[in-house]
Amino acid sequence: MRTQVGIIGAGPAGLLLSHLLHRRGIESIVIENRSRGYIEARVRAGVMEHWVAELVDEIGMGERMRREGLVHEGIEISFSGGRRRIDLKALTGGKSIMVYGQQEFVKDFVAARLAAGTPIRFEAGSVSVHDLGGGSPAIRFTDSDGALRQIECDFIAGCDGFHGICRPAIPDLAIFERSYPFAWLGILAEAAPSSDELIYSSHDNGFALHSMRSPELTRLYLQVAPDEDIAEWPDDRIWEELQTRLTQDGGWRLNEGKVLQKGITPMRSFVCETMRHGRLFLAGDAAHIVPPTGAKGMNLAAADVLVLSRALVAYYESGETALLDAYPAACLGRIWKAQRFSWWMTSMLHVFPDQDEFLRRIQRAEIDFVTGHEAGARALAENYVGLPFDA
Ligand code: RFL
Ligand code: PHB
Repeated sequence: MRTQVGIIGAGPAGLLLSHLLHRRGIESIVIENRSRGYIEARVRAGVMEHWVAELVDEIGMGERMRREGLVHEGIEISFSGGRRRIDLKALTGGKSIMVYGQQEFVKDFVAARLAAGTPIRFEAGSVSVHDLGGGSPAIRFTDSDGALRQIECDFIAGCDGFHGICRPAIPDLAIFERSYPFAWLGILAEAAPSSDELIYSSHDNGFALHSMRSPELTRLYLQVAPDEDIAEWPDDRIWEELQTRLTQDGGWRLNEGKVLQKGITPMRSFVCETMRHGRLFLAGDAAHIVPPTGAKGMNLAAADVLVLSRALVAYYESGETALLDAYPAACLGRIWKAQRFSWWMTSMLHVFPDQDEFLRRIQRAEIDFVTGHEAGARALAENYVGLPFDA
């Protein structure tokens, strides 16, 4: 088999890249180690930055997102027994966020890629990359029928997430990382959202977040210990703790319902500045991870592949390699700003295990400043809806 761009991973990064290339007449094959059913059911991110939702519209993929997604013009922050709203729209000159489940985005893009004839090889086994330094790199894998396959490509896009095989195939990586002394326990519940907007709550018991997927589905998160055993969290305990942490002002109660899905996610910050090795380019979670508090992961993946697609288009149109050479530098400014924002939101809103009362009071003062003064609120709002994008 031969293609122009071999894409490893059918997450948001790989699928969006394949779509952007297809629109400019560039062929790709997507190799995914999980089944279609698995990736379409994997509950993860929910917040799209303003420009990402606009991009999805511009490339003809916004139909279901505009129908079923929820446009939010503000978020709320709950602390010290009260709640304050950050008016994203007023503070950013009219921008908003789109709440649309990552798995819905994945479903839409898988359907569009397959309809356009792009092969997606699901359930690929033992995926490996070869000859990255030469003119024709290759991807090898075993197909779902067990046969060994090789795809020769002009370029390989490593969109295979944090635990993929592309990043480890690069020698001498420049890596920067932090881990946090807590994790998030997330649930998806068959319950109407209890508020129209997202609520980020800083409570003495720990952080909690109220988000949603639809008028019938709530997505909720609790800060827990990094090594927490999910078996210690029966549904009753989860609801009780969510009620405590989210209903600080006593004015309302969280709607409860059947828990459809639950899981624990570790929190880390990670940047691999080596985003290119020969003809292999890393994009999305394969190159960087943010703690989810800033809702930036999927958006950074979209930003990387937009930059990469433009560089590949320039190469195929004119043989020009300058944009390919500039790819890491063109992405890293945005990546580090999203890292800073995600680290800052995480540090401001979570309770650290060894934290003393001094630090707790500093956190409260910071939330008070951010939610009570326009300069503070605007800095949060501009980062949250997505900094201006100049690829
Ligand atoms: P993905 O989505 O991990 O996709 C990688 C794909 O590669 C496949 N794969 C392989 N395929 C072939 N061969 C191999 N050896 C392979 N190894 C892996 C995987 O099966 C998968 O299909 O990475 P991508 O495309 O870079 O997208 C990144 C986003 O998924 C991620 O950043 C977000 O989910 C992070 N995130 C959030 N981001 C946001 O922008 N807004 C949010 O509100 C938000 N909330 C979240 C989140 C992540 C969370 N978890 C569970 C990590 C909330 C949570 C709880
Ligand atoms: C979500 O809806 O899953 C979500 C929202 C905001 C975040 C993280 C996750 O910061």
